[in-house]
Amino acid sequence: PHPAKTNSVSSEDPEDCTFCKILSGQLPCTKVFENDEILAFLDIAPISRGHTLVIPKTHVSSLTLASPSIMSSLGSVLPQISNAVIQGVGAKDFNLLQNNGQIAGQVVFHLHFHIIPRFKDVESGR
Ligand code: DGP
Repeated sequence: PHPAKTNSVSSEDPEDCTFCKILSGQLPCTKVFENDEILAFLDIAPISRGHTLVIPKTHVSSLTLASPSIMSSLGSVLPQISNAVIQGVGAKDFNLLQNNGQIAGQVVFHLHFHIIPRFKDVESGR
């Protein structure tokens, strides 16, 4: 029920973390995929239709702090989630994007990968 509290490995406070609140059920989300280590859900401000975020259930603020175990969990599901997302929205191509730090555009300091489906006609992806 509170995986972020039991698994925290970061110095940043998971109590103030938007994605930890999603993980604990304090905030709603539209789930795309879930297993014991990983949650994927739709981005609240999508760049294109199907824009999905993939996060570890363990709170870690940045890629540089992620353990091999976290990266293994993410890596083992990213291909399958990406494939499901693009098939689900009828796209063939996508970007896999990951921001680290404020200057790089990171807004939520809980490690996440963006899966952004791309459409030939940009308008159709919105
Ligand atoms: P980044 O800039 O890489 O830190 O991306 C953060 C993303 O998180 C951004 O695309 C918007 C999304 N986001 C922020 N708050 C929420 C939320 O409460 N719910 C959902 N589903 N997405 C959120």
